Amino acid sequence: MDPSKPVAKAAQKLEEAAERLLPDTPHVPGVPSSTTPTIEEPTDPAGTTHPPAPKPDQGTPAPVSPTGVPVTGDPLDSAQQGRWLTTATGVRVHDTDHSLTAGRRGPTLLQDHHLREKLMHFDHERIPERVVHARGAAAHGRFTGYGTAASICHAGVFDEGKETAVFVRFSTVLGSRGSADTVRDTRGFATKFYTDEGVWDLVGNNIPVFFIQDGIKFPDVIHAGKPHPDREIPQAQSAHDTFWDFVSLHTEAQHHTIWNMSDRGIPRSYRMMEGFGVHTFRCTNADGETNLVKFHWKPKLGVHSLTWEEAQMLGGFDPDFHRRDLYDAIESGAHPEWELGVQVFPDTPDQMFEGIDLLDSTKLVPEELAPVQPIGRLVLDANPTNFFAEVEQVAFHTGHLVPGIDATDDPLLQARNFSYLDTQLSRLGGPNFNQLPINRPHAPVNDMLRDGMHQTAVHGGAAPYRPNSLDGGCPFHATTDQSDPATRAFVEAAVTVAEGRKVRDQPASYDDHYSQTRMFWLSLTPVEREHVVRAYTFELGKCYEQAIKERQLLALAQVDADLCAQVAAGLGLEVPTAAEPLPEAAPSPALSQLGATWPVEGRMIGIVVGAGSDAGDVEVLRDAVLADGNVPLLIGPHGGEVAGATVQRTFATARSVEFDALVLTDAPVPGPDVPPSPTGRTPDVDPRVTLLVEEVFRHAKAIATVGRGAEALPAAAVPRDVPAVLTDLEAGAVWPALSKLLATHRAWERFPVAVG
Ligand code: HDE
Repeated sequence: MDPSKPVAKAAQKLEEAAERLLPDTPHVPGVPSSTTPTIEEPTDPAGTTHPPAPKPDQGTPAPVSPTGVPVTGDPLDSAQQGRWLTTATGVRVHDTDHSLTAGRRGPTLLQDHHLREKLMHFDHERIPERVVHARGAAAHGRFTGYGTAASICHAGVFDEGKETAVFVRFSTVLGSRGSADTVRDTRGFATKFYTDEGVWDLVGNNIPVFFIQDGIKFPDVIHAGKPHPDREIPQAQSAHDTFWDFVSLHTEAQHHTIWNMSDRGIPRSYRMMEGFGVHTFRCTNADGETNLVKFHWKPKLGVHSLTWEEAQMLGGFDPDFHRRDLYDAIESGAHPEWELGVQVFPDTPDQMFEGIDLLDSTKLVPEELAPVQPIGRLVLDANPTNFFAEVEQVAFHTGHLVPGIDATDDPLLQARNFSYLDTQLSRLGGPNFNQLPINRPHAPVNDMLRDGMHQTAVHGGAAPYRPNSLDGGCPFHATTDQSDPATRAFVEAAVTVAEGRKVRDQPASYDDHYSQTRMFWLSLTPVEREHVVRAYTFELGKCYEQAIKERQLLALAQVDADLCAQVAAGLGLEVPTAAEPLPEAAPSPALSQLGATWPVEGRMIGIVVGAGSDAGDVEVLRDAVLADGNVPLLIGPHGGEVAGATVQRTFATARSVEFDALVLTDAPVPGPDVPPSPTGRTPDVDPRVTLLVEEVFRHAKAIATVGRGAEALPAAAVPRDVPAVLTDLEAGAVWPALSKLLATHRAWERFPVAVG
């Protein structure tokens, strides 16, 4: 193995971590602490270090002052210090287990400040969750520019080889903070670049278009998607009447909605999603020329999805699935990567490209018309150390722009620029949220903003105003001349604004709600279309009101007759005819997520072991998976050692949805903890293993067998001679064959497709 290859590095890092943290169960991510606990409660302060060492996969916000100056010292200096329990004011405490009472059975004394302080702080531990995108996960990383953006943008972050620290937060939109990760929804993809010229936030989604064209409709679409106001159900779902009521009436939402109904609405992993800035931005180059630009994140691992059944099962079996996947991948050294790319359009007065209105966020520009040109690479290489301080307190804002990148007149973007400050004020409790460690710029801050709740800077000087002479005139205006990145200011591109009367109206181009909805449908492969049909059928099937279902069918009739007919059949409703002729639309093959092969990293491979497994085979298998940067999880009849190795899952704790592929090295007989069968018949194979095999097969995932493993297939009615079921392999041949299959994610060819 070439040690310079990322996978080899990942494997090495994993081994190092394993040695340090998990001597008995190497290579399994998810270790809770950097210290290995003892069974007895530790009582000797001399034996502890505090603050505890971070785990190898963890990072913290860079040590910068509230005003952006790098500070020396360990980032852990801002963690709690010392071995002794103290009050918030640093006074050592000798007992935190008992309140101060008048006698052993008497009332608690008012004078007990430790009790009062402890409860007061606990009672205020929560802050309001985000009104949208409340559920999320995030990681630290770095962005490296390629230098290829120079002809369109002079922002230093894109310079060749320039490395910039970033923090990326992924999220669902509708659910509350504790909701499940795998619900059908759009995913947020928000990136904070700590550039030398201040913070740039690219606050995008995994879907390139949005439900609405004008930000004034945002409260409407979100109110429609959120749980019903009376019963507060359903949580984190669009499968309910208010959502479909809105999108079937406000048909500009139909394009975004079909993306949500496609496999994009249920990603396999945050690591396997595209990201889109959605809006068009305006970039300026060193010669002062402007271009219109759309930003795209392209994942190294390709775009992959769950099946709908997996997504639903995970909601119960592992609601933290995406969060865990991100953190485990980083912990195991499989660092997620994306390329940032741009579609570039001439900055013409009409701001149109090939007939597409670039200021309409319900439209995309097909990549076939404007290819995505790579301008840099993002790598996420460190997990947060403290979820609240980092993931919860990070505050993104579309108005955080740096020289070279500017907003356009997209009315959705304009409203976002106006809106995001409000949410930070109510969420983070005051105007100084940019001083929170995760939000601090890595550039000098001299903003003349003063005081306010939670001020952590200690400003000097007498004159926080301009002009002044008392502070020597400081701070000075920076120059509008853009030639020197060390002194230049952010200057809004001096474009002409269309003049006109004040109106509450929109351009005629915004009236086309269906041509790109149809383009999306036509761009999908048959299996992807089938998923779309099933998604609409499921979601509308969950609605109560027939009128709403019928109205949405009318909208689908404007997209495609076959789509509409299939959904209507599922709902048992009449197929309506389209009110207007169907729009002209050519497919954009780039919108399909199938058909290519992709690197395989950080995947979970389940290996069933039992008394009949060959220990040598198991070792060969496990090592091969691990060495290639993936995670083998052994599934045995009980905890502890089976087939010479430590198992990580038992038949009782394993469920298929956790695994990307399954290897059977035995056909284990039912364990003693299997409940008796209602038929009274004892099955040949443990029924939980049979269930694993059935589900993995049904979800079109690869299965391989070694040794006695093939004997487990008949119980699950899985045939041998079908694609991606590999039987009777030598142990050494399993991983090369499996990883080849995983490169296409799933074996859809195993299943006939009903939709044409
Ligand atoms: Fe947001 N959005 N949004 N949004 N949005 C928020 O800001 C809002 C929109 C997006 O991980 C909130 O800090 C309005 C489009 C992401 O912290 C809030 C409008 C797109 C995140 C808000 C939009 C997004 C947010 C909630 C219409 C895709 C999560 C917490 C004018 C391009 C960021 C917060 C994170 C978060 C308002 C439209 C993406 C309430 C008013 C379009 C990824 O301010």
